[in-house]
Amino acid sequence: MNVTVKNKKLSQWIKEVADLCKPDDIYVCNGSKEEYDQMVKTLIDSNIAIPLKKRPNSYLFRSDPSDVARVEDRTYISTQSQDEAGPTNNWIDPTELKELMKGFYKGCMTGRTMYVIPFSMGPIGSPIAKIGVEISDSPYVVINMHIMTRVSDRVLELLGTDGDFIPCLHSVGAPLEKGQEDSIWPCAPIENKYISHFPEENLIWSYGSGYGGNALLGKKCLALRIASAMARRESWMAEHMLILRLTNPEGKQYHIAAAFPSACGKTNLAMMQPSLPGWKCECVGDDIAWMKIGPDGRLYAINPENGFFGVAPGTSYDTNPMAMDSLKDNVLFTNCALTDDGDVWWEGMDGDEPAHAIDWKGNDWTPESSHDAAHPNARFTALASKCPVICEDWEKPEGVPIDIFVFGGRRGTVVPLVYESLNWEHGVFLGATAASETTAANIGAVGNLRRDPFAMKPFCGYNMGDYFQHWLNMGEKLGDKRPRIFYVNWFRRSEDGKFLWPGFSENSRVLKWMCDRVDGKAGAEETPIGLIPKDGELDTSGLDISSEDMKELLHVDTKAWKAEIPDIENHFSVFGDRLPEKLRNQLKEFEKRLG
Ligand code: SAT
Ligand code: MN
Repeated sequence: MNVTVKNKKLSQWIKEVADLCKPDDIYVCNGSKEEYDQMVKTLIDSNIAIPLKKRPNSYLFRSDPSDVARVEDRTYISTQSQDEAGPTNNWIDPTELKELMKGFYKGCMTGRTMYVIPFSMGPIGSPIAKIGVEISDSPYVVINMHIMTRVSDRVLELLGTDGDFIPCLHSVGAPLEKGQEDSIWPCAPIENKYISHFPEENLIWSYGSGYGGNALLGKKCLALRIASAMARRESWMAEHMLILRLTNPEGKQYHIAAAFPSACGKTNLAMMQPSLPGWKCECVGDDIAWMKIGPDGRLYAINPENGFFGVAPGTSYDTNPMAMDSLKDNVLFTNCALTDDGDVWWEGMDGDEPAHAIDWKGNDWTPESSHDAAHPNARFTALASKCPVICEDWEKPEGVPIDIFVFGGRRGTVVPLVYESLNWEHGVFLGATAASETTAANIGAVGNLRRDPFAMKPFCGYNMGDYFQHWLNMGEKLGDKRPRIFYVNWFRRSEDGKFLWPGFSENSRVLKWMCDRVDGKAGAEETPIGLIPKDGELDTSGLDISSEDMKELLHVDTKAWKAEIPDIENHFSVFGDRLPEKLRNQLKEFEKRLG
């Protein structure tokens, strides 16, 4: 081991893990640039990292074709009682799961180095931040953690001898025999992968995968699943939300936190540049928000992450110029295609397709090939500080005050462009019933309706019925300082299948209406589903859109909404008596309003 660890809990844990996993060596990370460069060099020398000529300090990685995304089927919330994990989570009894996983961990790091990665989620020392330590046998994980979290020896200093942290144990699950050659992307077969959370003891055990949220344990595992359970106990919120700052032409700031299921353009909205003259938008975070009530009673949000782990395919100067500009240097790419001139490429990037490339599996690819060059879940890992529109206050320890919550999904029909909730409880009802049509990025048939409450279905670390109650409780604590709640749908289509709303930069018009609502400047019409912009209240100046299309975009089709009721009832029924009475009543009142 390269340093002496002073923290008692940590040194004890390192010893326990080393005794179980039997690594050849132990290295405690300090988060320095030298450390990063050294790890990258080792990865280049073993042909795992491919340097990109076109982008300084940027590297391409190719995963094993069996290890390309989060594995929700293999993800567990392991609480004493199954009821605590609730109907939306996989569950195994903690004693049983630990026994089983210890069997896998036994000797699993033989032939490898065990890295100890001290990290902070949130600015180091922020009152909202949390300290984690990941133990991993993957150098790829170490360098990704360097970007996605704040890895630093200052974290160890902050821990002192007795400070507490969240232990996150990770192994790719591929021990090496003496003389055995390592593979480019070691991992275990799918049936041996386990992404386990023990929220009652703030503990994460992950085995068998090296990809994204399965392995970078600060993100979905700590910052959402474990943090959501802590947040309930400690009366704060850990949400799957982007955070942005909007500034109007008079210089007034508004902070918006928004939750969307995957494939609804969350990263695009987080970095959106308003088409409306004089309005400014800055990004605070693109995926996760931690929020606490501040001394003034308002809700303050921080982005606990340090980087973006974004989906590459579909990202272009057209769809997200600010993301593209964040990717010029110091980026890690995974499962993108490699062009002949030493750049990355993916489907949906600007310009012509390359005439030849190496696909994500390492094979020749041409436009005539029958498969995609980049994997649909190919990713970039980029520093948030590289984003040209990162908000100057994005690392403010106390966070930014949230004015507006937005929920949404992808719906070709029924759901209008925007509406406001009637009140907080109704807003919680909107979050709890949020739904989206499945796309090629989801499992299941394309076009199916999937309920994904608060976009948290795969990320809630406890019973989702109790999570709904927590939202109601937070509303009571916030009183008249509650953010306003809106629901949006950028994806409504005309009868002939065309998108009715241009989206992207033009979404600023919808956000402007929300800000004007907060200021009491914009009118709204009460409908059975909520408050819709009054005729002419949504700013369409300079936008080429017909009044018929606008009408259709804001139309509330009572009959179509009535037809949704059985699906909502069905969705609510799985929570049994854990469904808050207030949400049951919301559904009843909604039915009544529909007539
Ligand atoms: O792989 S991650 O969980 O980090 C990203 C995602 O699937 O949303
Ligand atoms: Mn996400």
